[in-house]
Amino acid sequence: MNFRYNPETADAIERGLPLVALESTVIAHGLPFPRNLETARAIEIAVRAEGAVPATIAVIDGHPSIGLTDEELEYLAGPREVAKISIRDLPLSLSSGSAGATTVASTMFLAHRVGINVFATGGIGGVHRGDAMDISADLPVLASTPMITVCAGAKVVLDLPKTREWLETHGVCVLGWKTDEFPAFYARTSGLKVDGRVESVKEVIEIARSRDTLGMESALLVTAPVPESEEIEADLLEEVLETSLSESVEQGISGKEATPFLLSKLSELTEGKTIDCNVALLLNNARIASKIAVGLGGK
Ligand code: PSU
Ligand code: MN
Repeated sequence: MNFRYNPETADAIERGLPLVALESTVIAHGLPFPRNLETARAIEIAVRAEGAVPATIAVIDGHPSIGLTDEELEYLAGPREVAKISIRDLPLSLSSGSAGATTVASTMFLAHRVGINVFATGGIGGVHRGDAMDISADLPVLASTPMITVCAGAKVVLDLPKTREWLETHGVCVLGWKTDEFPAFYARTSGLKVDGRVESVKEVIEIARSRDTLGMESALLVTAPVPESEEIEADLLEEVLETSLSESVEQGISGKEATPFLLSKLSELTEGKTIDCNVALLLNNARIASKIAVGLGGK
């Protein structure tokens, strides 16, 4: 098993340029084709525009791949079915030589292995509603991987208060990017607090340095609300969430299918509004993460 790079990430790692890790499950399972492919490319362009180097991560032919080619992005975007590789699936997918998209958990794990410090995603996984045992592997990886992760909070289909408690219990410092509230993915507010509000990249970097000085192993979670113009209105969100969640219970959807099922149901019920919102927050988070990576000055 060898880590693979594309020419851009290989060069960036050698020269110590600022890199931003990006996950691929959002491409393969979070957004519909062809919007997913357009978005994956747009995110990479946004990262470059900020002066950082995008490293979209996936497993290709059994190799953890740090930075993909456009053909590989196309493969992950489908429309054919692609495996969703969380952290528990990594050893299996590597030994079987298969390909698949990595989640927040497995992307962070691989990024950290190759020395990337900053990661951007849409919304992290968390504690699911209902089943108290369905907790995304994203959470324990956040608790044990000293990176800076930028997201729009946890996906709103989850139990947000429990997710927030989990992060607190396991020592993950949660920052609000120009906000006092933990964002709720499609919504800017959740009624839950962050641990600290930050107004600038400089503040984020100072806090990350303090964490490193302490030798703490947890991620710094920078949560940025979706831009106001793309936020889903609270009443609509509540209504479609309820319908989606009850349909997933009726159909017995569980495990790794739960998140993709709920996200696509929400898009169907809002005529694609949640997709526009998801794309907007992904781009916003990628830009913030890039500014942080540039501020850190690479490795
Ligand atoms: N953020 C998005 N869309 C997504 C995801 C994140 O905007 O689809 C993915 C991430 O890859 C995350 C996963 O790791 O959903 C969580 O899945 P689960 O709840 O099965 O751990
Ligand atoms: Mn799960």
